[in-house]
Amino acid sequence: MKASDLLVKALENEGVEYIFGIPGEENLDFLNSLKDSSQIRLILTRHEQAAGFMAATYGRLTGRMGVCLSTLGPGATNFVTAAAYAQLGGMPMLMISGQKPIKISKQGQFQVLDVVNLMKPLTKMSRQIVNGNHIPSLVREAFRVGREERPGAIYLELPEDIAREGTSAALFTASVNRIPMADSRILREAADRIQAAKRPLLLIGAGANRKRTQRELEAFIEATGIYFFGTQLGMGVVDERHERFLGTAALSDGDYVHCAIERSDLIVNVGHDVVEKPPFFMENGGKQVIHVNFTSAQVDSVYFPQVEVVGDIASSIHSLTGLITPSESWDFDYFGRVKTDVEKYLTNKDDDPRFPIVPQRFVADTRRAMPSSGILCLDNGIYKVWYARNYKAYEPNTLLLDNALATMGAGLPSAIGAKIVFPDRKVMAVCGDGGFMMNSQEMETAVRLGLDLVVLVLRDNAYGMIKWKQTGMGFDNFGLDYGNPDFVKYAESYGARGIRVESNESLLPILKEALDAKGVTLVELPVDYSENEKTLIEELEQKTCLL
Ligand SMILES: Cc1ncc(C[n+]2csc(CCOP(=O)(O)OP(=O)(O)O)c2C)c(N)n1
Ligand SMILES: [Mg+2]
Repeated sequence: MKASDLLVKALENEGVEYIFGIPGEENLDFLNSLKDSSQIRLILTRHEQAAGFMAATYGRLTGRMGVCLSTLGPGATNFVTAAAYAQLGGMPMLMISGQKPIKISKQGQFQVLDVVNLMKPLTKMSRQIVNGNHIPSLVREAFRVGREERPGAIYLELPEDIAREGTSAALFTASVNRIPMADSRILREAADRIQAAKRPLLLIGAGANRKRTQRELEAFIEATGIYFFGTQLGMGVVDERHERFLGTAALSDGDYVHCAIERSDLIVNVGHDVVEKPPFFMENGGKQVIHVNFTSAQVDSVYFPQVEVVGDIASSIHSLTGLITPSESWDFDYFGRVKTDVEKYLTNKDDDPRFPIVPQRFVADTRRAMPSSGILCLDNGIYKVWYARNYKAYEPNTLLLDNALATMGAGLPSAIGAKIVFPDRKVMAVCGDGGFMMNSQEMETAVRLGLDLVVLVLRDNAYGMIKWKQTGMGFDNFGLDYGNPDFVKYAESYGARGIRVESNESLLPILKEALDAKGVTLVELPVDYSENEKTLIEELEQKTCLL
């Protein structure tokens, strides 16, 4: 068998359904092998970075490896940001690139880069396939390492001449295994500390976003009545309409939810790690933190937990629920009052009538328009803070945002990836005018694939997030304004629909109609970002926590 055929067989053997990417001449053997696969579908994109974002999102949503393909040199370097996105975000993803022949080549160093080394700091494993007989073990390793907690990016390079070689190597099947459980003594220690605390709080972070963990966390909250808050990557793991939900720590400090965090003497941190923007800062001599995760805690000046419960998170939570009985020493009265306060302040501008529309209103209207299972895929800009703060996710993975690399440009590609994984669910990309333009060429991919997708573009004609920071630091407005294409015509030029929102009250009906429509609909929304300063800076600076 040809090595490229074996690589396709090995990927099929791992259950691969899609490969996102752009082939180059160095992948033509592989592409030809792929042609004959009845299992794997090639999703051709218009930029490798977007293919990487799609593959990473596939991995994020399914827990299986998302796979993407590029040529050597420039194609492979275009994967760099996507590799970082998957690696920091804990998303299982495999990148495969071509390379010039490694035995004899008459092309000198044309397009040749040491991509294997380039990818090393951005991946969990980066290897060149130097012999077709290594394909079965390398592919099995790639999938094992990529999916193992904490998941991340893998890079494999298949040189042209190796792809063409013959091989007779046999494939491996995955072993049967389970993630080890935490030690019973450390569980007891954690339970005792939670029991002895006065105001314990539960924090739900990225690592908690696993199917079994969701059920166990719900049971833990029901059994103990402990209040909870989330990080951005933990949103929706437990339905945020829950009466014990205090909010998402969209900022690290100074928001209403931080009144509760400050008053708490112990935080049970499930699945958060330092890759995310901190949901709060630990201080020496301050509150205790119990780290519950698959892996031990990376110590940082803002994070140094006193107790670590390392092992399968769902099993750990299950055990803790069994070990804890609601304690006499617990006092949740304050959290109850903070909850009332948070609800009041976070919803008071849900019906704000201004036009252009303020963030509180467009976040509320998107929530009203989206069904429970609908998936919002955010790009990166100031609106991410508003969505994280004000949007309540009812189900896991229904608000996909990137609070790890926090890259611009992933909104539309991740929405395409999400729609491919869940064709029957409503999917909406929410992008700033800056982030959207970083990968807007994927409108063509979405139209070509016949996806039903809504793309909400928030137009402030600026890199709004940086403007907000600039204002916050007391600097003059400089260097962040730009012009935009006519987004309606731009959408139409791709064969998509374009709608411009022209009044406050028309946003909700437009979103609802777009979500029910066939094909790709771009909704251009002019936004009024004065609230960034007014609420996120001035109001929060003036706020005082309840006594
Ligand atoms: C690839 C990349 N480049 C730059 C940044 C820094 N950055 C973060 S948000 C932002 C502005 C985003 O502008 P836009 O997409 O229009 O969203 P807005 O904040 O205006 O709503 C920039 C430049 C980044 N996070 N990622
Ligand atoms: Mg903008």
